[in-house]
Amino acid sequence: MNSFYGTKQSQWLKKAEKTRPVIHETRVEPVALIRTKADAKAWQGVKTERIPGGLQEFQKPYHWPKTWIFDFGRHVTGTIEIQWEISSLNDSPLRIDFKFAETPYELATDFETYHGHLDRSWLQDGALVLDEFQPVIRFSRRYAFRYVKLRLGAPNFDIHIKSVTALAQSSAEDSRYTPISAGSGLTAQEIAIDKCSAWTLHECMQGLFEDGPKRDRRLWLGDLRVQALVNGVTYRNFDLVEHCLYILAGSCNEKGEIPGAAYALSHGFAASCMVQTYALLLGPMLLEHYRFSQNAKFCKELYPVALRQIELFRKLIDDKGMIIPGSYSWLFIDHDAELYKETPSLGLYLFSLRRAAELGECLGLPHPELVEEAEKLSKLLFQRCFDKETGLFRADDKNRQLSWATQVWFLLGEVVKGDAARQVWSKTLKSPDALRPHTPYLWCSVLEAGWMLGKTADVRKIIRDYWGGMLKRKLDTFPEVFVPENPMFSSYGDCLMNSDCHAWSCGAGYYLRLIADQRA
Ligand code: RAM
Repeated sequence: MNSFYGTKQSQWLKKAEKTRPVIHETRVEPVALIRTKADAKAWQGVKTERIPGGLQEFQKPYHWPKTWIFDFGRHVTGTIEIQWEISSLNDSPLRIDFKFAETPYELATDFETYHGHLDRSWLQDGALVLDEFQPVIRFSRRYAFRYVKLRLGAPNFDIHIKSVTALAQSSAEDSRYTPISAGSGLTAQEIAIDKCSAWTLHECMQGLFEDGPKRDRRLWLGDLRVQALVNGVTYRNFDLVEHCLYILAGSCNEKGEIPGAAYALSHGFAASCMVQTYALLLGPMLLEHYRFSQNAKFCKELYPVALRQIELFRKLIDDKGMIIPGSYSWLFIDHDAELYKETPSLGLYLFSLRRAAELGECLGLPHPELVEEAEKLSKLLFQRCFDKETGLFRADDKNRQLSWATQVWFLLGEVVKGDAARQVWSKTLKSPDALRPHTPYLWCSVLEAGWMLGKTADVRKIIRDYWGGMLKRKLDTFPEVFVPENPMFSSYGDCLMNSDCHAWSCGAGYYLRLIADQRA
């Protein structure tokens, strides 16, 4: 066991073990039996339609295997239970082929066509073979779905399916959630977006704040920051935030570097991936957690970990204020292979310096040198990256790439302030050439920058256009990636692998609630 933080590190893991959340389970009945149909106008080219005869069709006894597709009418994270009877003793094993799907496209597409580069095992299908009949079958794994396709039956006896019920699981307490009221001044569409944001979060709130209940089913620091913000204005489960932060802090490596992600296993937590741009978010996240929960004791406990991430990142920067090539393992900003990530990462570093200093002030542990460092680096970055012609920041003096990512992170890092910052913001919105975000994650950073600059009307418009665009396309929860002009976009080589209920996309709800509060 590594111990950069001495015995504290194992204590954090022990505290995490002790604060495992309670998972609430609710029974959800299907709302329809459906089939899929190709439709060029539907999102990803597939729609669903109800089959004639209605939902009770599946409850009629029958012979020979039949395929049914159950629509639960909402996204479910959980499993299913089948109650059934057979007309005589089974003299052969009983086989149930199954597929769980979050979207109509996933439901309609043959998983054997999958050609992406992540493991096919994330796709949710298989067969259950029972040697002996059991009247109640509860599937042992957890799935993420709205649709369940089952093929069951036998040639030698009748089967009678009595019920197929979803057992929905979440550590979010439904009673804590109150929708934004119609009198808040928000539009019906905005209220619907907030509801869908909260539901997306709800579905990802399991033993951990998971990124996506279909995939990767793990705790990512970057996703966690967005989740913690929305949680702070909805379910307010601060114990779960602390549980997750204890896991990550307890899993630091021998340099004291916090992992980008952790995966829960029955015997503990496995750390995976070092993501320096996520590690830098620990300080800002602790500051936000302090503001929500007022738990200064907890924030003081992890403050040294946040400062250490800054110390480690500082070593990746040369005296010209450039990131040393090859010095880091992963700078994640957006799922976009074209994006030059070093420059926005420097903006994120500035953001981390400034927020960590602010947290220090709140905790009575001042670190003014962090702000001095931020001011110095801001000047260097302005000199190197600001392009007078466009009024925007380029990647650097040689690489002339223009991206929303750089503008947004430079704004959040306060490379420019006041009117100058507001001009960069307005020019970014109008720039036809700047690389646009691919994921709701980077769009959340866009909202954050706009909100910080007081650009409420722009923030609302982005939410209405982008998140509203997802609702228009009838998505039940907000997904990992949403590129309106490219419905098949995937960072994994095949959109079957995309996670269609993905926590980092719930961020719109946070800003909508701030806007509603402002108007109250
Ligand atoms: C993928 C997921 C996850 C994200 C990482 C960087 O695995 O989308 O949410 O945090 O990438």
